[in-house]
Amino acid sequence: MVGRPFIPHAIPLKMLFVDVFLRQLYAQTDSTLEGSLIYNNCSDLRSKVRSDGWATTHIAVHRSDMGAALDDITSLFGECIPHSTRGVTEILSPKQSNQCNPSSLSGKYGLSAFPLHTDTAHWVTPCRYIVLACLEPGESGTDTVLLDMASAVLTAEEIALATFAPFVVKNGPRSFYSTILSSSREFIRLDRGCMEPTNAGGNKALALFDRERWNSQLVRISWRMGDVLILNNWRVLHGRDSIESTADRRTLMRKQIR
Ligand SMILES: O=C(O)CCC(=O)C(=O)O
Repeated sequence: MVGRPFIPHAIPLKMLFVDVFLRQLYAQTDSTLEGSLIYNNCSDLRSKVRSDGWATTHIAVHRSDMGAALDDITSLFGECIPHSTRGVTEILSPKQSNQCNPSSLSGKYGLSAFPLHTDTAHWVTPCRYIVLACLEPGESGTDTVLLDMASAVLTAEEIALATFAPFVVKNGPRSFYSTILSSSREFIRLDRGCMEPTNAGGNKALALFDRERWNSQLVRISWRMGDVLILNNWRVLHGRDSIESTADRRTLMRKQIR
């Protein structure tokens, strides 16, 4: 990703001038960013996410200010929805599957690669956008991968399979039946953690989205401290490479937006 390097402890004087310049520039060009912390190309983010389904930027602030800077970016896209137990900003770090909720992807895959999925697929309407930010890239150099479904070609038979194969979407007493695609909604619902096929068609429908099939179309996000990824969760599937051990310090912040 292109961007200025993260400044771990202090902003040197030269950077401070650049940052003051950028602050003034953003205050002039986009009133929603007035008084906000410093990051580059934010005024383009909304149009880039609209056209491509995802966008990246870089925040050059001290680690302790990342949360506030991320709030500014999040507010460009909508209302932040708190995670049921972890609040408005979740911290994602490597965990073994037995440390996690069994119907989450971490509960199912632990440190292994995460398959392509939508976040909050267990909600009746999954969140529209996700913002991920890197606090620490970790030692394994684990990438996030993206597949934009707006440019992924499925045959008519495959679309029918993904539209009609039924799943139970597990969410405790609020569990419900659903499908991966539907002509009556804009979003794709895909999560092997919470979606259980009710017949053999469901397994075939899941296989349509196996990562191996889409390898040549995947976008890879290689993280550096301060990198931020915004994606349209209704349109772009995401996954993750494997992580070597729980000692890996890879740490991402995540926000989900209505
Ligand atoms: O850790 C990552 O790179 C992505 C995280 C992810 O896929 C998720 O938590 O849903």
